[in-house]
Amino acid sequence: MNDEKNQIPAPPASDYGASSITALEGLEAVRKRPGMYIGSTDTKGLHHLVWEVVDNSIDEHLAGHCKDIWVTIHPNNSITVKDNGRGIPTGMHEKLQKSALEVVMTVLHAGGKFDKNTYKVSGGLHGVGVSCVNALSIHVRAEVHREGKIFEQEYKQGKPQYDVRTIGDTDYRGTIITFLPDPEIFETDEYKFDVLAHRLRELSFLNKGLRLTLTDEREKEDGVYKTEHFYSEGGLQEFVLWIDEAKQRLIETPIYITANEEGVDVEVAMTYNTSYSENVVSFVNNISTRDGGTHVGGFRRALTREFKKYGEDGGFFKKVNFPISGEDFMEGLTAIVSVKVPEPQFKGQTKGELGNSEVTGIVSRCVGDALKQFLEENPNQSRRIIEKVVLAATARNAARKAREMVQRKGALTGSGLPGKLADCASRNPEESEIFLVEGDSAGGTAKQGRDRHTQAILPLRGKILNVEKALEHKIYENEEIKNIFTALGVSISENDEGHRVLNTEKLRYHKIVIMCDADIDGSHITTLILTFFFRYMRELIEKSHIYIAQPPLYLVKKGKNQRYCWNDKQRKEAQLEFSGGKEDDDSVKVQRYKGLGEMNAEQLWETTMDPTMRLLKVATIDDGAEADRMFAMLMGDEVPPRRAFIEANAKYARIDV
Ligand code: 0RA
Repeated sequence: MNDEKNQIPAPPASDYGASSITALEGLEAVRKRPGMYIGSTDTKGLHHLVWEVVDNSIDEHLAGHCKDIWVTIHPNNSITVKDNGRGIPTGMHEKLQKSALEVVMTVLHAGGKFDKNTYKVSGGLHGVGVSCVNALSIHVRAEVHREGKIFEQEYKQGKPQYDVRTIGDTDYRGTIITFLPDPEIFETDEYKFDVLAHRLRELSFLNKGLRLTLTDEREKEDGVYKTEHFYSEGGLQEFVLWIDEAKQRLIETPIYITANEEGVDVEVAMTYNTSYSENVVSFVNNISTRDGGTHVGGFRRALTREFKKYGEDGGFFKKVNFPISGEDFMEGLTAIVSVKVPEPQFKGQTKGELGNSEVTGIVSRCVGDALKQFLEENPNQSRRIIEKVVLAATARNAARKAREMVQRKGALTGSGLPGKLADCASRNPEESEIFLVEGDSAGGTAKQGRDRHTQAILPLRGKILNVEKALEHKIYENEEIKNIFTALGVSISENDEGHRVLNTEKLRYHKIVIMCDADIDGSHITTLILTFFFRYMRELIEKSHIYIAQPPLYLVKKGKNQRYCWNDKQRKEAQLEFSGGKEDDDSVKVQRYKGLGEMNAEQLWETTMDPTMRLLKVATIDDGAEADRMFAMLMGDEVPPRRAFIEANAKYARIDV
């Protein structure tokens, strides 16, 4: 497959023998309960297979033995992962009397990772190894270049088809694993280029110096397979700059910290931009920790402590007559906190949070020392940051006042619900839906078409405020946004540390549906509303309360026959069907719907609102850093990156909208 020239020659044989691989359990369990091992059998689980294999290659890199990893998507959606690591050991496993390669491929947890001398710092969330991939694949081929020989073995649903055999000589070393996921196990078989690309890019930032290549043999660009290379020399420093590409920098170069304490590697890169949002992305052993944990706790503690001391000692807070909170130090901050912990403990429902308590102090000390030094050596940049903190505190204070005003006013006007809201009769949030509709006229149509019992309508006037560019207190003063808050029954308050908390206990609808025209303006308004939810009510997206309505694009008609179509493929099919196969039959009429207003109430109901017929997309956040970057690109000030971004993403919109 990939050109062999890139591989590095074999070093002297290592003393890591075949016998140091520990064997635990069999593979039937994996096929019986795949979810237990790889999380799920949907598209996420499908992609997880790639990460299980790639993680092994990354471990080889971390151990200092692998410079390249190539991932190839083949036309039949099988995947090859090739690396130039040491190669899976192929010698005889003493206890099991088979090749170590066979053991690694067919015995659960036999990756050598329970052996302290060879502990891996990588290893997926599930960290179950290649044997799991093998169990869940209809066909796997493993090829190992090691000690001058090429070894191979093939498997079907995890079962070896023959003993490990040598098929030739080689000057190179490394492992090549090709697998075809089992359609009996997975709900989908399609690999997504951009999902793989996104994680490989992330891995390149997290593992500087490692070259990663993704090739898609399903698609050709200018006569060659679509290929992307990921390589980062600067590691996390480049990562923060990449996340903040569309933002205005407050300091020139990111602050970069590396340290090791008690066997824990700490790597942090941070920078400040002129925006109002905070973006702290964290990793443990290359795995994203969405919900933070003790490493992020230690980072925050150090940051607040050092900046606070610097601000107080320098007299920067003299004129501030209200308390500065920890939150104020985070505004405009973009940071990546990456730690490598020998025995990580993951907590929380989705295991997205680091639990090891010793890590808090370690990170706090390492980051504290480095920040002290930065503050001493860079007075100008430090002043800029502290001034921004003071500004953040001032704005937070103003926002609190504005919020209190709005919430107090709401309480005075009887029911407190906005006059424009046509509420539903039901008071059960679980069955209630609210449609946020672009424009008063479409709002009127929706009011006529809806199911009054469960569907409420809130028309929004034109373009809502771009929250990406507005100061927080402006948001609470904006009529449309106030209406959204009060209609939803959601409020924002502050806890003792100055953290904004979203109160969703009184959420009045479990489905919040954004319904805009199917044109450019409509999609812009959808994005504005999504940006608002992302920045101020993120929890509602995370809990899958936010949906995007999908009005049809066409109505194809011939005589009494008519059919709504949501894309060009459907339209062509309908046209052909109605014309009995004739290409240009004039009696078949196609109406293009540009706006919701072109439909009457009944049409809007049957195409877009009727729960039994409609198509709704749920808004999800796959990746916080990516979503943050995207909203900044789409809605922020910096125009050139926005154009480049939209061009690059025209085909592959990452956020699932
Ligand atoms: C067990 C032990 C060693 C390496 C590996 C497994 C290994 C697994 C994979 C999977 C994909 N690529 C891989 N590369 C290596 C240590 C080998 C040694 O010490 O020689």
